[in-house]
Amino acid sequence: MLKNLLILAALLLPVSFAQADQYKVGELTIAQPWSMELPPNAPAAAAYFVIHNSGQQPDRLVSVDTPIAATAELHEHVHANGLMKMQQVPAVDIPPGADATFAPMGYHVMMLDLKDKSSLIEGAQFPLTLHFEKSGNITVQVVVLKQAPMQGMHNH
Ligand SMILES: [Cu+2]
Repeated sequence: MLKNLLILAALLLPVSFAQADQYKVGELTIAQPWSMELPPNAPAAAAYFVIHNSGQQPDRLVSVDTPIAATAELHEHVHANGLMKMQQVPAVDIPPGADATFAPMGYHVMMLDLKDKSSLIEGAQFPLTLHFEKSGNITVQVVVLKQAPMQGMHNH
């Protein structure tokens, strides 16, 4: 019941990256979390964002979870014998002064056993909690888009 109300509220919110597209935890900034709109029968969904480490120490993203999926994993795309495939990785490093970029054809959060596909239509948002080895946890709102947002506002 509460969950349904929350989802409804999320659906009614105007979608704007200008409002809250950046989240900070410790020395880390998580920018522009987004996911691609999917057909209703899609078995899994992916989420993307960019993590910047402005500190002096390395950190690692060690796990993720979201209420919309039973399982959320860290994945990477790899080329093997001319084929693209993806595989789970145990963690993603964020070196000091650098970015870890989650984007199509690269690192991504894979959400499996989707519980509520109404969170994956364009304009919806859903929470995703990132667990860092040193910086702790932060929950970001993932915005569902029809296509990938513009990249490269700044480069490091
Ligand atoms: Cu994947």
